Amino acid sequence: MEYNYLKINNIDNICTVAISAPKSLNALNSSVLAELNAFLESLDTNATRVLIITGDGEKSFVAGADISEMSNLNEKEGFDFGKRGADVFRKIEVLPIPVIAAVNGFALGGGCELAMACDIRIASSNAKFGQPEVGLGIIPGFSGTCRLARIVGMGIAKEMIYTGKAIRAEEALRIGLVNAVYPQEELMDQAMAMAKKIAANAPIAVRYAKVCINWEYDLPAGKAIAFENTMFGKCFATNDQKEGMDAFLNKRQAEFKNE
Ligand code: CO8
Repeated sequence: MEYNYLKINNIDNICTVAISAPKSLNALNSSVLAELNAFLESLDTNATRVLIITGDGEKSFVAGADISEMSNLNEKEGFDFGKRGADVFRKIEVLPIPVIAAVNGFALGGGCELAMACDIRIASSNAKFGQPEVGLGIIPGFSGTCRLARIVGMGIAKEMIYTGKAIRAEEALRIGLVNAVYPQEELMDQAMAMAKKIAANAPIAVRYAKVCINWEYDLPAGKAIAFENTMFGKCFATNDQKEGMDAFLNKRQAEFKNE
């Protein structure tokens, strides 16, 4: 499929998608969201081991949902627009493979929310994060009120959302919103290095780990531990478990086949 707002690059089994709407600092309008949705639907998550999401250019990851498109929405349309974005972001969150956000500039509003739907966030030193929605008369609507508190804790999330202030990359690192900060020119290499490290591991085990971490978060401890126990058992039904352990015991590199 041809995309107007996405630049896609596949290297080996790692896919990078860059949001590209240069006139609006990569803001998310309905067309960008529709393309992102179509891309996620079509992504072969058996052939692809890791997805990296970034923004095109050097200034912005995603500067938010498109304010010009939202400005005249009524309540029903606002609900629909929010749901469209939230559904796409949920698709990213539960994608069977890990997703890394390489945040290369502004990650405001829907941009911060997009990064938070990813499994791991790394940022360039010029990145800025924030949820400025209340200054526009709305609240974060692509699941930011849900995910921000889970990532950085209730107190900091409330401060960020109530004040709408933007924070720099170093502050995002300090509060745990991102895992690492790099100079802009190193960001994509670092994202790729992390993706390769993940891709070298047993793919089914990585998938099971993602499912466990995601689902167990919402379960009471007893049920979460039982769920992990079940998934742990399932690992022993894979050939990759035999291969991984045989390789270790025979001091050789494992060759995982995703089976
Ligand atoms: N939407 C639409 N256009 C945008 C957006 C945006 N979010 N961000 C920037 N642009 C446009 C600007 O209007 C400008 O267009 P033009 O050249 O035609 O005037 C162009 O991008 C360049 O922007 P600036 O000239 O403003 O560039 P600066 O470097 O001076 O400033 C900023 C960069 C600080 C990022 C600034 O553009 C800004 O503050 N942007 C808005 C950031 C923002 O408020 N984002 C949150 C939006 S709300 C949101 O995301 C809600 C998500 C949930 C939605 C729920 C649906 C109901």
